[in-house]
Amino acid sequence: MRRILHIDMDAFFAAVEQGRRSELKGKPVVIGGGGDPAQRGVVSTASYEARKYGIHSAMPLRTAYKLCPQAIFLPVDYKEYSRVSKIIKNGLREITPLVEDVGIDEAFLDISEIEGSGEDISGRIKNRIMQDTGLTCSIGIGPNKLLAKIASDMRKPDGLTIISESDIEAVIYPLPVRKLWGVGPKTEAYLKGMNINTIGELSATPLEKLIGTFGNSYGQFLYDSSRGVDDSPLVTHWEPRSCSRETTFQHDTDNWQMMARGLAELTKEVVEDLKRSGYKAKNITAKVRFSDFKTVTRAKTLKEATDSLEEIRRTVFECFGRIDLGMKVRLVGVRAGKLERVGEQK
Ligand code: TTP
Ligand code: MG
Repeated sequence: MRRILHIDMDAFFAAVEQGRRSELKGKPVVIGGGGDPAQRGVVSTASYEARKYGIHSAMPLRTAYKLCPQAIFLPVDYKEYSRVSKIIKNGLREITPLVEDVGIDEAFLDISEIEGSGEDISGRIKNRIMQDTGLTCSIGIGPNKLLAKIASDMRKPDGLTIISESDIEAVIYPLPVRKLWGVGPKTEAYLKGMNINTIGELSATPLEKLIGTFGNSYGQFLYDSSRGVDDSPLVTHWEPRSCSRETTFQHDTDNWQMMARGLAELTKEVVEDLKRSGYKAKNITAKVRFSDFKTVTRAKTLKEATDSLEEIRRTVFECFGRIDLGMKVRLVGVRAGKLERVGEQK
């Protein structure tokens, strides 16, 4: 039996902002555009406190302002949300490598082979994310992606919903057709014209009628989806282009020993990463950021890809030696690029 888990972060952009600025906690916060409600732009998301006023994603900022003038309006800081997203996804990949990255705040995990109840596994994930980021998420578990995704949306925020084969009808038939992944506003409107509003009503429509109206493939898709049937696999394939680590010193330093220790440590981590994911690297880079933020990198391409700690460390230090350390250093980094799968001939 397949067991698929879908995770979706709660009010993601707003939650990240509330996490890094505690004075925003419990307040209506609206993220969108440049953060000025007098300017043009739409709401990216709103905290749950702001949603009580009717504010939601894609609404013009001006409308949001009219609904709740006391809300705190902030610009979109995509870089920060991506950084947090990456931390979350890395945590998920430690639970299982079978992760499909769907968007900035969601992912599917195939947990069929993982021991423990759905509650246990969800608890582990929620704790991990809370520890790493301080954020809450909602989780859905079902026999396939379609049902897992519907489930994660059912008890937001901080929810957990498990749908099993036997409660498909009871749980999904009452929902509007729009809740099916792959049914957008156009199909929704069209189905409405056919007097089909709920998933249950869709499931009662004969296959021939759906195929006649929507064509073979989409007709069949609607027919299957309305019954909770979905065999689509997780798309987990993800080829890393590089593997890197860097560290910022507590205080800018001109102590060579300290930099060397940092680089050696980072090299070890990078090589561990490479080995764990089954890659060898052909290109090695050392990076230094100076106290004035000027950043210098030196790289070397090897004759053959390697995952040997000794060879990579030697190369890192060779590259580092080519950097002119004329100023105190704030950060050092190591990168392994031009990755090749172990065993792959090039
Ligand atoms: P969602 O997961 O759809 O929304 P959310 O995480 O803010 O809230 P929920 O608790 O209901 O899941 O989207 C994730 C992020 O994507 C969201 O925080 C902001 C961004 N986004 C937009 O920028 N524009 C949009 O129209 C939507 C829907 C989301
Ligand atoms: Mg979300």
